[in-house]
Amino acid sequence: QPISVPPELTIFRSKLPDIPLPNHLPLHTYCFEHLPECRDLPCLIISNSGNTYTYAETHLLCRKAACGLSKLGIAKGDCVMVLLHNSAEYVFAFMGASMLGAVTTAANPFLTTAEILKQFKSSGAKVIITHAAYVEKIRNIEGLTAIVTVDEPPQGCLSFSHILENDAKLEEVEIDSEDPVAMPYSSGTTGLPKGVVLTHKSLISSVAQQVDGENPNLYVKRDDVLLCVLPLFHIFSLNSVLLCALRAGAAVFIMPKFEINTMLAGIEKHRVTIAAVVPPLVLAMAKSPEVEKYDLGSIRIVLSGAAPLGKELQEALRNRLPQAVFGQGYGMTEAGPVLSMCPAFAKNPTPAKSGSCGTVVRNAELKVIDPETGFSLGRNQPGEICIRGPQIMKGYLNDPEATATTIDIEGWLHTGDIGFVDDDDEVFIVDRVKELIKFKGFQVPPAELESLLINHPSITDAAVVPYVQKHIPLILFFPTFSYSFSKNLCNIFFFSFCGYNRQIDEAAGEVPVAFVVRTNDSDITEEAIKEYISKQVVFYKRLHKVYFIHAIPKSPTGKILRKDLRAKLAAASAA
Ligand code: 4UU
Repeated sequence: QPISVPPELTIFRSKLPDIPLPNHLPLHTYCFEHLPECRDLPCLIISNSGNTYTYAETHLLCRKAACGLSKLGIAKGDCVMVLLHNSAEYVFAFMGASMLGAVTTAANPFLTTAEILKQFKSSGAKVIITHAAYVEKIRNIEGLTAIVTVDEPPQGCLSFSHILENDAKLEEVEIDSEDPVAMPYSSGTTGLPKGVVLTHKSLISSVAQQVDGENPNLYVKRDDVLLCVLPLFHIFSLNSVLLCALRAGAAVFIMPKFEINTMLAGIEKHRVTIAAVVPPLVLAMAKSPEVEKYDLGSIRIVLSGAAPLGKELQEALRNRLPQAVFGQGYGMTEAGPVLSMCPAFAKNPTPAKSGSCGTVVRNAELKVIDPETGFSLGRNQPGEICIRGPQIMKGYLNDPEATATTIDIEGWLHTGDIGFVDDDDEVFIVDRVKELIKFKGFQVPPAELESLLINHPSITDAAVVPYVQKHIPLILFFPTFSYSFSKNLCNIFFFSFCGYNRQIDEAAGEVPVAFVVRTNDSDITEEAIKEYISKQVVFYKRLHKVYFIHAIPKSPTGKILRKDLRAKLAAASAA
């Protein structure tokens, strides 16, 4: 057997110099560090109510939320579950929990009862903060000590405004930088969703890597207004919008759901300067005739992330926002989350190519490895992207095995993304080796759907893989899209008449499809299986197609050969 000698290790670093990271602080102290100078500046601007909170008001309400949660029995080390659409209360609850040394686990309020229950149990949460409309889904959860609603509380629930009624006198809690503060759920490179333990240190490091220093990588100024339409339960919005804005003393324009006219009117009215978006939102803005009716000239940065943004789509929107700088951030929940950021967003900007995910953040190391040998690769050679630095997660909650397969003994976090670094240090993502399916930026873990399928008495075995859609029905773009669409049939007609369907290729994304082995005597249909799944999962995890086969291809060690199934699928759709 030939012996392969490991090549020299190539580590990519930011061209921006490292800076001191104040990651010994508690997150809330760090985010409100400049409060004395920002007291009267706008902090939160709420889209539906028109309410605005200054920095001083926001900070006070966070402290009141902390006191209120403390009265509900929440203390250091406890977990609060937040099932909220974007709202001021989200910010108060998250920061309030941080002030107590507690951790917030947030989730999409559209999740089904079963999905919420799994995260609730796994996280060890005690209290759920939500909207009255979702209370019926969670009412019977065992171990739930209180349900708090941000609107009129149904029977047996407490109102959020009631828990804010206190003198904000908070006993100082000692917080260690290694204490968890946020715990989003992610399936990572394999398996079921797991609690991603993000500490005060990880989040401060990540925010500082973006907005701190004399030449910040993402230059956010006090007079900036950030668009917060992406859901705060996802790490992109929480970190790169909310936390970055707070640290920088900028204002956050908070939208509870996506609705194009409300968004455009809000951008115009509040002079939004930084728009954090996902590709489907770029598509909506690039194509909607409504855009012409508003003055969007205040936007200076469009930051896209969470899924690949095609060049054509970026160019289409650039034509409408010629004054703005376009670029991408590349993140992964476990990575704290930001791995790379467009250098054209820096205070002293350097150009970035369209299609690139920017350059690795400062105070961190990035390498690209051969997924087979683990050996480091040089420039322009695609391989698995790995990241190391103080911003990455501490690990998965109560899952040392999954943690060890994701973060190796040298501290490298393996992303499961295939990409390369070019001659200008720019990162390009080209593929994914992990099983994760990304539906428009949202995670769809195949293992979750497979375990539900296998549970069905008529199914012996199953595998779920992504199908890269060429024509996505618009209704599936974004949860809030589909929400408002289903509520408003007129919108459906409006969008389909505006030529949207012709343009959909540009934002083609992934959807889950299943390969199923039926039990011998079963003639269960595709429709029945789809319905069985859709009853149990949030809408973006629904199966788009079911193929019946005789056996799931597996390796000798029993691993599903997903590549083979993806190839089968590609062949079937090409035929
Ligand atoms: C191609 O999607 C995220 C986080 C995104 C993010 C965060 C802060 C983007 C910019 C920012 O400033 O997290 P997850 O855990 O939901 O999904 C992670 C996966 C990645 O591993 C990769 O496969 O989402 C995919 N991904 C991208 N793919 C994330 N960003 C990109 C991107 N291009 N720009």
